[in-house]
Amino acid sequence: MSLVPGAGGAPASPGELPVIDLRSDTVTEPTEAMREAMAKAQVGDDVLGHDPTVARLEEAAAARLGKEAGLFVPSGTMGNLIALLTHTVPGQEVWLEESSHIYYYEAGGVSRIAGLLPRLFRGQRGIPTPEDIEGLARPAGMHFPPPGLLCLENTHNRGGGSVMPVERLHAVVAVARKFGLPVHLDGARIFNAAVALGVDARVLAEPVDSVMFSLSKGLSAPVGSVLVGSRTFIAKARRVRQMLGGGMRQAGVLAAAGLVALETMVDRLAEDHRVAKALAHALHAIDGIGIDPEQVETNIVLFSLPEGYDAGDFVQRLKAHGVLAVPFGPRQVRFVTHRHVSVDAVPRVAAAVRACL
Ligand code: TLP
Repeated sequence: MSLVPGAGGAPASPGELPVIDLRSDTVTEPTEAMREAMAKAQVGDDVLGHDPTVARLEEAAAARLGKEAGLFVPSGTMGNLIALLTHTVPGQEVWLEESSHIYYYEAGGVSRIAGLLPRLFRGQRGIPTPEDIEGLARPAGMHFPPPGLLCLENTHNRGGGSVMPVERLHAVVAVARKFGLPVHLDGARIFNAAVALGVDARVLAEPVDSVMFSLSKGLSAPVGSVLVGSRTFIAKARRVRQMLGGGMRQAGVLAAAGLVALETMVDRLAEDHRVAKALAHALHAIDGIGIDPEQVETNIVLFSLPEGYDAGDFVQRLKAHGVLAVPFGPRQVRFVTHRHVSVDAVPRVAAAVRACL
């Protein structure tokens, strides 16, 4: 079976092949073990601080990333926003990669809600060099907004699931420290990065002050992310979550699935990476498709279409062949692999792409 039929809200009609949903790893559905844990979860009012399952998840998440404390949040977007609001004051600059999720995909919350001025750098496939960061600094002077925070993203979504290696991370963070800046990591897919590098996720979290990671992507939990950092940081962040309306009452039902995700779903991400690599090679063999399989390091596969094609139309045509994807640029398409797509799906996807050219 190439995928779980109906997974990701894409039911197949009788007699048709199941839909292969490569839109995102967010389409993953909770496992049986998660559903059981959710049904049996001990709960309480978490806003009043009484949900034992949320407390367990927050502790487990912090320990897993080597930080003192954690905060369960409804989404990665809110986790990042809380980090921005907790680290900075309005009017400061935040140093962001130009295609980072925070800048590109979070509806401008960085400015509208956090009141920050993004100062952008361009990484290579989203990954900066220390020089890229160094170049942002300006002399102290009353004309310049003071910098307040550096944000990094690992893996980098629009960079094509690119991974920031440990040495580079240290070198980049060292520059931020030189300018006295805290560092927040959008680690929505930090476990993909850790698995790809063969290191513990703590190693990737250690140099930075805060990390947001998603339970609801490759780890397959239905909802939620966790923000981790020092005890003081998380105490402040908890107030900010409340201000944004992100306090959830009997959230243990969701946290229970998150615990199963952390305990059982991390190591299998390597399989998603293998499927992505196989997809990349299959696409590379198709005339007119632009992709370098070497650059596919985790579970995101970006490829370009021949001149004259429109990614939006192409994705519509793919859909008619039972393959779901998202346009990622005028001629760029994104596939994301996850646990509902096995390597058996690769030939069908390749045949669908060929048929749509
Ligand atoms: N990314 C989603 C879309 O928003 C693009 C996806 O399908 O990849 N940081 C990164 C690096 C992300 O990729 C995402 C989600 C988030 C933050 C936000 O997480 P959620 O969706 O939980 O708000």
